[in-house]
Amino acid sequence: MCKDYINNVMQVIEQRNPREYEFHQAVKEVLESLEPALARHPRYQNFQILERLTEPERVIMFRVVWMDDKNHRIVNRGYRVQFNSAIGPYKGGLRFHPSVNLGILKFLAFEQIFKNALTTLYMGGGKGGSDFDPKGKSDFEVMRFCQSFMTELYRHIGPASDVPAGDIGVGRREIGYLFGQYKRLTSDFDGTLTGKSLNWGGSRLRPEATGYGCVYFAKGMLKTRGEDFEGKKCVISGSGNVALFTAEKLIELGATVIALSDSNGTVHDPAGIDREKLSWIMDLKNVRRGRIREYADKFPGVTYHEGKRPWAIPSQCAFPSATENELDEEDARTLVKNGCYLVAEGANMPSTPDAVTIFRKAGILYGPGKAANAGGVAVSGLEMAQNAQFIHWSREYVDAKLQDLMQEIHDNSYNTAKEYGCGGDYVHGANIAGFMKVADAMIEQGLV
Ligand code: NDP
Ligand code: 2IT
Repeated sequence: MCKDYINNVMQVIEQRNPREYEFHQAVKEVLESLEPALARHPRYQNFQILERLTEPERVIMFRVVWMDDKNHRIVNRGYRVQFNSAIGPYKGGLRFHPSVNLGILKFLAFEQIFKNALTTLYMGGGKGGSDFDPKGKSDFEVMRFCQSFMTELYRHIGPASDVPAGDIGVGRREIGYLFGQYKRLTSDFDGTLTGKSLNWGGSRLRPEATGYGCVYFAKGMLKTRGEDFEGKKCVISGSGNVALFTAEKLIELGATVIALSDSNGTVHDPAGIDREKLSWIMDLKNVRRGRIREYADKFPGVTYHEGKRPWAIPSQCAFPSATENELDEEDARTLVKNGCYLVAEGANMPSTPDAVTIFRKAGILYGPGKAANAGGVAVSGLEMAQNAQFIHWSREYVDAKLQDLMQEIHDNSYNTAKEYGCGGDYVHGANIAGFMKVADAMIEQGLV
């Protein structure tokens, strides 16, 4: 019965949203894992929650025109997907990357609904962005693009309606330019964006939150086996915001981080990346905006592997922290064969469905992104709370809150999986727990 319901809904989604492959993938993974909950609670089918939950409340698409440094007129496309507001204002990042399209943003906004529900805070699901590529652009070009983007977006967002933040290609610099233009257009200095700089409304630890949170989640998974990070070899993909703060926390907890990457290749440092080397990388990426291969030129004993991802390097723990579908079935087999028994996803949907099947069959600890990387949006929620009160909290206070929230997300996912007969499967646990909270709110709020 439930299987038929899920299959029928899935079929309609594929027909109504042609070529939105990442969106299909994300929805399929969630719907299939909900089967035990749908079987136990017929109200979700009676109220047609799956049909309602998979249709965004609103999608905004707009032209973004701007002038580059050579006075060429450039046309990009801007988006905001306002997917679900049952449990709070739409909340989710903005992604600037040439691969951005509607299907990718719908997958991200859909995932965000459940992730935000898991944080225990009042946040609905949204995502936005543009096919603009900040790479190789001057600061002035990025500023002009952000100003043009916000000149349309500002009318659709606000501290109680929709609160964007960063994602791939959108960091502190971009949030600054976006906030400046928002303020100029509205005259409001408010908490409409998160990820702001500290001295104008940002929260302590927001930059670190996704990476630190992912490590805290992984620590919770290891604890179920009576283990910790001391001496564990870890590989991380990406070298952006999430990857570098994941590395920082892992080093602090005694792990040995031996690999990082970017879209061109992977660096392998068998001796381990220590604090000094990591701070050199942070400067390389954030200030000089360089490439990860430069790390191999700078430090002896490090090798660079052009066009390669880090998954073939033997490790015990892997942290995919770059982008979607960056870890496929063969990568998963290689990881498991080489002794990896913990995968915690800093990125959104980095493992393909076939890769996840391999992890499940191998019985390793696998933390899906919507649970493991929820620390970023959780601290965004804390930034909203601080902004609403015009106060700011100390680093120690925010860190304690983040650790508690990640442990709560871990325990909720773990216990829900057990309750629904899927013990040890964090995918089922996270999806069911997030889903029930949102679905119940939708039922209580009526047909809107
Ligand atoms: P950044 O832009 O800071 O860094 C992205 C990193 O991933 C870069 O090293 C980039 O390499 C690499 N990358 C991006 N696209 C690709 C690609 N198509 N193929 C290979 N490598 C790629 O982004 P974040 O660190 O913020 O985001 C990384 C992931 O984490 C994303 O999946 C994002 O959705 C997710 N996430 C981010 C959160 C946040 O708070 N920022 C919160 C939760 C999840 P290059 O420089 O070569 O492009
Ligand atoms: O994917 C994500 O959770 C983010 N990019 C962070 C969103 C946010 O609103 O902080």
